[in-house]
Amino acid sequence: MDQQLPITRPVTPLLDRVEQERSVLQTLDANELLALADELRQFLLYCVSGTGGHFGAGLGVVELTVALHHVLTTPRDRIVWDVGHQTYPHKILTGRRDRMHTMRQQGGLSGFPKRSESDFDTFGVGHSSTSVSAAMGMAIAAQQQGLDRKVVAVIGDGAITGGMAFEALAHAGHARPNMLVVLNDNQMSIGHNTGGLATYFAKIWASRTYIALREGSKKILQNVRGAWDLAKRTEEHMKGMVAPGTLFEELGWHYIGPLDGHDLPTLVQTLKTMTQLTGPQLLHIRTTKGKGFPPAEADPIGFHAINKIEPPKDAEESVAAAPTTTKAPKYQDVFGQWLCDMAAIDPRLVAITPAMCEGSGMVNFARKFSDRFYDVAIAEQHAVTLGAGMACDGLKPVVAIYSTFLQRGYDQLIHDVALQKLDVTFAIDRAGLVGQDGATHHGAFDLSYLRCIPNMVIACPSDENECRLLLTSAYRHEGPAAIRYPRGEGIGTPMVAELDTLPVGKGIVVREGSDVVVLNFGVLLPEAISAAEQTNATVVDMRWVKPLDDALLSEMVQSHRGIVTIEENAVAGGAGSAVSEWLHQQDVVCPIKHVGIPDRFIDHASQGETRIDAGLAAKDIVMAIKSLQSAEENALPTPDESKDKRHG
Ligand SMILES: Cc1ncc(C[n+]2csc(CCOP(=O)(O)OP(=O)(O)O)c2C)c(N)n1
Repeated sequence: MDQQLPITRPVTPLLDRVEQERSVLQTLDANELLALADELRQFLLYCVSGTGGHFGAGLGVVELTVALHHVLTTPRDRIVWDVGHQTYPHKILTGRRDRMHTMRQQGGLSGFPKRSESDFDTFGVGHSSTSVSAAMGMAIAAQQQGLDRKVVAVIGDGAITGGMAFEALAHAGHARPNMLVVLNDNQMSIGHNTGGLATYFAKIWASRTYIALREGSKKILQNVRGAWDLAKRTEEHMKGMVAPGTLFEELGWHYIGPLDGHDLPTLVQTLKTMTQLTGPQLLHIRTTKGKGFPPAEADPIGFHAINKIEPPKDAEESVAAAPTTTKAPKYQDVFGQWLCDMAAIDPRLVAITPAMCEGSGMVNFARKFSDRFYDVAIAEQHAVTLGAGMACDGLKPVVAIYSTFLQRGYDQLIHDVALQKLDVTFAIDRAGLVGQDGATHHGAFDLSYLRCIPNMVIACPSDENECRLLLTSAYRHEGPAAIRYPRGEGIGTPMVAELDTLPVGKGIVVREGSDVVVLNFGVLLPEAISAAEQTNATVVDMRWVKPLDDALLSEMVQSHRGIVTIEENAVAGGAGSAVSEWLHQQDVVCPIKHVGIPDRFIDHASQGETRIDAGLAAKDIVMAIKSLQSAEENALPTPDESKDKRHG
């Protein structure tokens, strides 16, 4: 197989046939199925080279996808994919081949299964570890309605580390619905899979290899001098190994495996048998992430997701287009650097990630401070309470977590951290709109869900240097503190190398204007300034959502006739709401407009497009300011009037 991604459309006669008439897929013989899998892999490589997106996981389940759609009658039978980042082959086989070039683009296909996109996408997904619960629900629904429907969940060895998957496995082992779980074990999460389960799966494999070796090679080994002794010693060493599937069988599942998940004929046979059995069935397969594309097999972390291949430019053009300035750092790397710097001077610092070491910019920290780095696998709830426990006994934990995934650890945040005023710092990445991953991944709610928790302080930097300063401030603050920052690069602000702090709950005026004050919370500050320049408004960089800067707010209300708040968070319950509540508490009447994410889920598109879609562009801020200014011409109170105009 080539080392380069194909940029010309491959010839795919079987895929073409299946596209014309899907039912053909169930009638193909063993050789045709192999050929179809081959074509599917080629087509997948071609598609992803054109759009970018999730890569290695899809390549690893090509055979499984073909086998499932061959054995099952989909969509009547249900396939429930976990996480859903591995479903590009499924999409190609289910009538969406001609739209693959729109993958993750505005108006195009979603990178994840989506019920509104296709009947074949039985369950919307993006966050992990939901498939067993959802499939079990469907199996029960079929049973309740007397339907003869097969239900299969596909879950990776990474996703199964999420506690929710085990809640479902334990329940199903007891309730015994007719369903099959395929455990797709490629020994990888986004990074290397961690924890006891990963070791357990590895032991299952080793024990199978060992059993086969012992049975098959005993005789041969006996005749080779030295080899028998070595084998005996290995046997001693392997005493701790597990019988395949004990864990699942103890939970009440019928376990078969481990099988080679790229051996299509065996996979088809096994699936045919297992889908006829009653009760909860678990098939454990072993696959290679990135299968069939050598660079991805060699570097599954780097090829978890890729950018699209840009068409080659001619030499002259590329010289002309060569960037002249260095790029601003990504926020995740600003965090990673800060973490290393702070760890170097504070031995109490420990860092926790729920399986997002690379995305959270922690690779260097993990290398330099391996004894203070805890990758807990996809276990957000555990990550938060682990931090709480550490904080009880003298450590200073930093939990690095994506905004959207902290939703999973919400009760832990309230009950285990905030209620006990424990000194845990939350570094919340991917806050705001993330772009192509879409609605499942936007960090749209953290300000709303954090702000209502007592004892929390919450910072929202407006650029990368402020991010570093506020990280230090949040870390030095004794008690639960959160700092939220977005996906992507900063704006090129020079970085201060020292670990300086900014005062908690204090903002600054960044532009003096008149009439209307724009209160900015976070990284939309450049848009706020641009809008203010067009309308001569004042701009304040608030820096903190909680506590709010009382003194500065009072001053602004007295000297302006209207307020516009700006944040990349849901308007409902967000930073703007905090300002409205503050006005209400102060008994001050002051016209106020909130610019933020509206009350709907924002679809996938580029990050810039999602911001425009959500109404977060400079022109939206201008409109908000102008609406206050024009209202002002009619009826807006003067600053002094507003001060006097108190409720009651
Ligand atoms: C709740 C949650 N936490 C984190 C993630 C980020 N994430 C996406 S894919 C992935 C790894 C999944 O590993 P696995 O299930 O083994 O699938 P593979 O990519 O190896 O095929 C992670 C951690 C997520 N989608 N959902």
